[in-house]
Amino acid sequence: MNLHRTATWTAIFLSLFLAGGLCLCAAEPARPNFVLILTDDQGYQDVGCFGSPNIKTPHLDRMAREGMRFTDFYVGQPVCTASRAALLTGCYPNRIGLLGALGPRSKVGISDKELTIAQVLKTRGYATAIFGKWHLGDSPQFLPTRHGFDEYFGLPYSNDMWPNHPTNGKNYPPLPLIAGEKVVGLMPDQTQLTTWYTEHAVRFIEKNRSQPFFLYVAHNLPHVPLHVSDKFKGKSKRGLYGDVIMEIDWSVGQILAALKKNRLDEKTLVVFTSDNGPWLLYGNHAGSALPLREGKTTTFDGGLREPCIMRWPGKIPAGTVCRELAATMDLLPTFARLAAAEVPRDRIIDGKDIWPLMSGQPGAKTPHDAYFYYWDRHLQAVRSGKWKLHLPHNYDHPDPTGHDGQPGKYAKRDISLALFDLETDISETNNVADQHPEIVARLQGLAGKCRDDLGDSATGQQGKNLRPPGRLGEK
Ligand SMILES: [Ca+2]
Repeated sequence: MNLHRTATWTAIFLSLFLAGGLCLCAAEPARPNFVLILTDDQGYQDVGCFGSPNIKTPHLDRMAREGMRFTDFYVGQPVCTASRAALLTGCYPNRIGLLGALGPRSKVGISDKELTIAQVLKTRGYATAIFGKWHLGDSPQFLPTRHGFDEYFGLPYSNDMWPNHPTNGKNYPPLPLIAGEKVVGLMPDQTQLTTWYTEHAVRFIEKNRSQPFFLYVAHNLPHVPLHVSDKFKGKSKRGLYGDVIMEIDWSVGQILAALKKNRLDEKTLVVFTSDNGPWLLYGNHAGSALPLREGKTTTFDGGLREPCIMRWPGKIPAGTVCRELAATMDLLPTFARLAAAEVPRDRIIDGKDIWPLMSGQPGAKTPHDAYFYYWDRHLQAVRSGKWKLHLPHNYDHPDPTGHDGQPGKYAKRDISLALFDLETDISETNNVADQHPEIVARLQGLAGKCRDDLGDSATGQQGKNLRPPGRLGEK
């Protein structure tokens, strides 16, 4: 009798457990880990598989063979803070009031009201960390630990914002190295930055191997001043800049090896990209965006179009190339979808879910009808499909370029209304506006709608849907 009862209860328990287990599986999709590797001022061409003639990047090339390479991948603006703001919030930087490159003791920073990728993933129980450059405000209220990250180790802004700056040193305090919210060093040895960030990343992966995590590795390099450890000094055929990229590539290899060692390969999406194009003002200490035109600070594609590689074995088809337009601001909604987290619905999020592109769905198209190129508050260009229209604007062209860590000088140049077919003219050299007045008119219409929404300093128009940045001392 007892035995029978026990068996019955065991059967009931087992069936409940199994049913519960099955329900759990259906309602609870796998929460993949996310590793986001962002470099600083790396050019479109500065990766082997993006055509570098003289820098070897075997680990990034392998990542591309095992995943997908994106040829038309854009950042929010061609400068550090604005670009990172878009990446982490899924919004045009103008929308959330974060522009340019914030200096030390900035009175503005990321608003407490914005939600970062880390905060969105926190709702699903992710462990989160950033190792590297933050650049969304250096006061405690703006630091990563107040915006969704459990752990932080790195520099709060650019590595050239220090007394050793080649032309502007007297305006900068000693460069702080921060752990959590504490300054743990001043004027750190920059030759060790890439190694330190990598060691932190590997330890974080090992520590969190049994739970979902979001790891954001935000290298300070190859932003000037260039520094490399002895491991890679003199190793490339492209001087110090090439050595720095080789060390970053080594770091990618260490992270991929840590994932493999901890059996996380098939549970982890890894994304690699850069925050903006090369800082051509620095000559041989800058990268290359070829075949794209110009670089950082301009709205030519050399400023905003970046090398991008995504890898997730078994989910992202290996060895593939995506030529559809996608952007860093798409990562927030895409990660949210994959983690079954809510994308914020009480505000405009500009990014779109690009999983159909990443997963290689046949015929998948970009979710963006148009992409807008701002420099600060100035709307300078719009892309729709293969067409890019520059509205008349001026821009900084380095002439002459600098050398060995010294900046050159900018000369102002102008571009008039110009339409480029990016499919046949990736370098934006052949203005076909006269041949396609209807396309010019359509893109001007898109620009007009954008001005209503986000504003434009060129016309003095105020955007209707702007949100203020965080301000020091305000909640
Ligand atoms: Ca940058």
